[in-house]
Amino acid sequence: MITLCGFAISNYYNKVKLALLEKGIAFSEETVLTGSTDEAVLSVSPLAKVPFVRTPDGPLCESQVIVDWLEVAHPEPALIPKDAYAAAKVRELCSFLDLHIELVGRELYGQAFFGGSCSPQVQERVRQQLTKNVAALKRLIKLSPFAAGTSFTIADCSAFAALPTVGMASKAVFGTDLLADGGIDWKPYMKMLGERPSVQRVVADRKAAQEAMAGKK
Ligand SMILES: N[C@@H](CCC(=O)N[C@@H](CS)C(=O)NCC(=O)O)C(=O)O
Repeated sequence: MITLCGFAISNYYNKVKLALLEKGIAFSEETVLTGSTDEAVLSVSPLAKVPFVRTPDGPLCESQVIVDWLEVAHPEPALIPKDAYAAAKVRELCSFLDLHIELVGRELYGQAFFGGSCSPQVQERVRQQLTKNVAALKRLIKLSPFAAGTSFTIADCSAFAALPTVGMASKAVFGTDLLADGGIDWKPYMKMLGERPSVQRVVADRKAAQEAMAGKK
């Protein structure tokens, strides 16, 4: 049995959870927060980032590595095309979303979601970088209706993790959604994804975790 470690508010945790659910793989969840100094965590995830997984073969960290491993270990239902080039195009989109959208937009999350603040210099750098990278993403992403084309792939797991958080964070910090401004119409796409039971489960678990964090429960 696979154990997914992390927490339900983490977008990278939810990227992996979505892939597990789409594949119908049995898994359990273990809450691990970021910043752990516990040797048991560091020996698996040396930067103490989440998610990581414990598998019957051993542990793994880095969400993309985990989803790629899942695809090889549990090939059906396929979330990556069998054709080598088509598979590479899906992974190209995953890299773009993770590295050039999410990782850049992430610098805004403290101010947008957690009551922190970003210096004007950081804001300006992120705004310029995101504007450039969103225009580049627009050339790659299909949203027709899925991120990489006509079927659900791991690129949708990455898009699910990156698009809403970066769209909302830019709106919160800059007063404008840089994704929408760049022609990435992520809201109807997320609505369409929200018809899938896998996405409904991830969203419900995240909401419960957010409410618990806010002390409402
Ligand atoms: N490249 C990593 C990124 C994971 C990541 O940044 N996770 C966040 C939580 S959403 C985290 O652990 N942040 C704490 C930190 O960076 O120290 C992956 O794809 O798994």
